[in-house]
Amino acid sequence: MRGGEFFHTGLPGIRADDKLHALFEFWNMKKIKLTVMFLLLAALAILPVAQAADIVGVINLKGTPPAEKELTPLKADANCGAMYANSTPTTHFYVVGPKGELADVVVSLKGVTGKSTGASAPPAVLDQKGCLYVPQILAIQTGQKLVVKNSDPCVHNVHATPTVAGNPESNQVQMPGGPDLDYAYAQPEPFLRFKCDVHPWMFAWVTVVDSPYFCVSDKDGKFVIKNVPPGKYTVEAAHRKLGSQTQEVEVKDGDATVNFAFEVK
Ligand SMILES: [Cu+2]
Repeated sequence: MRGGEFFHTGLPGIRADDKLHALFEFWNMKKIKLTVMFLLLAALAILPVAQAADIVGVINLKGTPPAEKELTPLKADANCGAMYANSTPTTHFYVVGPKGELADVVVSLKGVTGKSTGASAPPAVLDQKGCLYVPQILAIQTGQKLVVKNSDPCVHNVHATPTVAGNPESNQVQMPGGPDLDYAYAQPEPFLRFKCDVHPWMFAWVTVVDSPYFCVSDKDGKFVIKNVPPGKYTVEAAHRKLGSQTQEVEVKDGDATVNFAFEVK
C-alpha cells in the first residue's frame, strides 16, 4: 500500500514513504555498525593482544681466541702489584666459557633511538678494583648516570675519552676513599673508552644506547633484552675485538629467541 501518498511530510517534494525509507535505512546502518562493533570486541576478547616480551639468546665463539696478555706492569707497580701476591692479572679481551659461551657482548636493537629512559633509570656503576676497571665492558642509556667508584687503596685518574660530538671528554683524579665521580652522555656511542692516566693498562668500554633495549651477555653467553614492544627489529651483537653482527627478529606472542655465533679468524 502506498499509504505515504496520503501523508504530509512537512518537507516540500519529499513524500512520506521516502521518509519512512530513510528511517529504515538509518536503522539498518545502525544495526550494521553495532554488528561490526560487536565483532571487533569479540575479536579482541578471543585474540591475544600482542604484549611486550623479551628477546633472549646465547652467544657463542667458534675457534680459540688468542691468549690473554699478562699485565706485567700492573704486577710491577708497588701499590697495584701488592693486591696480586699469588696471581698475575691478565687482559680480558675474550671472556669465554668451556663450550665457547661468549661474555661481554653488547646486544641492542639497532636503529631504535629516542627511546631512552636513562634520566629515570638507576645509575650504572663502574668500579676500580685491583687496579682494573670492573666491569670492563658496560652498557648504559643516554642520559643515564654512570657512577665511577674507587675501591682501591691507591689513586686513579679516570679519563673518559668519547669520540662522538656532544659527549664530553673528562679527566679526573680519584683518591682512595674519595667521593664517587658521576658521568652521563647525551649521544649514543659504541665502546666509549675510559682509561686511567696513572695505570696505562686500565681500560673500560662503555656503550651508550639511546633506548632501554640492550644488555651485555653474561659468562654463560646469555643475554636478555627485556620488555620489547611488539614489532620487527634488527638485533645487533657487538664485541669489542670481534666486531658486530646483526639478525632480524620479530616480537609477537611471547619471547623471541635469536642466537649469535662469532668466529675467531
Ligand atoms: Cu688507575
